[in-house]
Amino acid sequence: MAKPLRIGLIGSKFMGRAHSNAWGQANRFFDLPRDVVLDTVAARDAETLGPFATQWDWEGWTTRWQDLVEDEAIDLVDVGTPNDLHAEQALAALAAGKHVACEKPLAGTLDDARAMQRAAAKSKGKTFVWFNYRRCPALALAWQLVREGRLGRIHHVRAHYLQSWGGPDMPMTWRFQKKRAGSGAHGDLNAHIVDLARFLTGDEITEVHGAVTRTFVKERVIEGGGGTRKGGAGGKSGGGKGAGGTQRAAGRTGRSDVDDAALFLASFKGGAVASFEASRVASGHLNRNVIELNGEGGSLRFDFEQMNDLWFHDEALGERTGGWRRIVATSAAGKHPYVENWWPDAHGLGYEHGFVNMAADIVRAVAGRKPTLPLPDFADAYETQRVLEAALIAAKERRAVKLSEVR
Ligand code: SOE
Repeated sequence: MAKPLRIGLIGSKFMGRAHSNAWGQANRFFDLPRDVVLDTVAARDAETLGPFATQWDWEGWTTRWQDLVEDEAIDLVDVGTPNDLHAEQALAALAAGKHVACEKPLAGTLDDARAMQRAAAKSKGKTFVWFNYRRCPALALAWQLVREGRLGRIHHVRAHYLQSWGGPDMPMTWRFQKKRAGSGAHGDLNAHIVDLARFLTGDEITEVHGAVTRTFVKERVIEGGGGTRKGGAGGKSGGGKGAGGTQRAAGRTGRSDVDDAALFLASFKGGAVASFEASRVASGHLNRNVIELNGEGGSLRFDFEQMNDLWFHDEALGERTGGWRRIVATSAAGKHPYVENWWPDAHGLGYEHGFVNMAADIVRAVAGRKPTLPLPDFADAYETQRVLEAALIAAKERRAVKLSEVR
């Protein structure tokens, strides 16, 4: 067995928990070429960090993320912090020769993303971006079916990622501040569906035809400012969970300067047309990450709120017996990617399994082995960031934007 892969994680909120679980579970459920060691976790709050490190079996903790970069024993730095910190932390880790895994989106701005992409191109460390939904078995199956030509030429990509935790009772967090997040629902949620659209089709977007962004909630209570809040899914900041009572927010407020919703139309190089919609205020939708592909040979549809199912329509079946079929992607006999590592047939997987599947593939890639599915590196994620930027320009300037304009 090769020497262990020692991980340093930056961040102890929502993604800190998701990534700690992923690194801790990978060797338990996958036969990997290296053992993962949770070496050190870094975050700002010393008071909560010690208990966090104990709870998630980290060997050590520090309030200086630079310690991870300077520690020669650490092989991979995992950046699970808000978007405005991604570049500084990833660039320092790459310069120190580390492998780097970074949360999505690659960065809050195209400039930061470009710097990360360029540094990665020159670094000896491998890079990864946590576009976790690729590794839902149902979406992994969709990727296989498209590659097998079961859809033929793709005509349509139709994707929306709708949440509803961002209403007026949600207080101010970094996610609603442009200087921290770069954008709102757009960079947070359209990032996922643009990645999935590119991943599933294997094609690239060449033009954004039009876009609109909207900020519905312009003022948000600053917590500790006497405000109250509603429980909700929350984002990386680990917002409240559960129903919680809803009381009208009151107290000191701050301006939200990012989109609560962002929609745009686009074309792919291969000719497909696409629509993308992201919202944090789509009442009734909780974590509705939906993508549908319509091709000459058939169609696929995935909805994360029923994440073990893939809907498939096969044109070859004809009108008499054709139509949408529900594939329950939980075959443990190797029919559906990753499932055989978890439970017997039909036991279903959840949100966290995509992260464990990805941690396992990262360990394989670092060891020079082939991951089950392609892994998004900084260069791949930069292409998604270019599309996001083109849409922001299209919305601001009310015009079509070719990707060739956005470098
Ligand atoms: C937003 O609330 C969020 O946490 C995203 O940031 C994640 O990427 C998504 O997986 C769930 O929702």
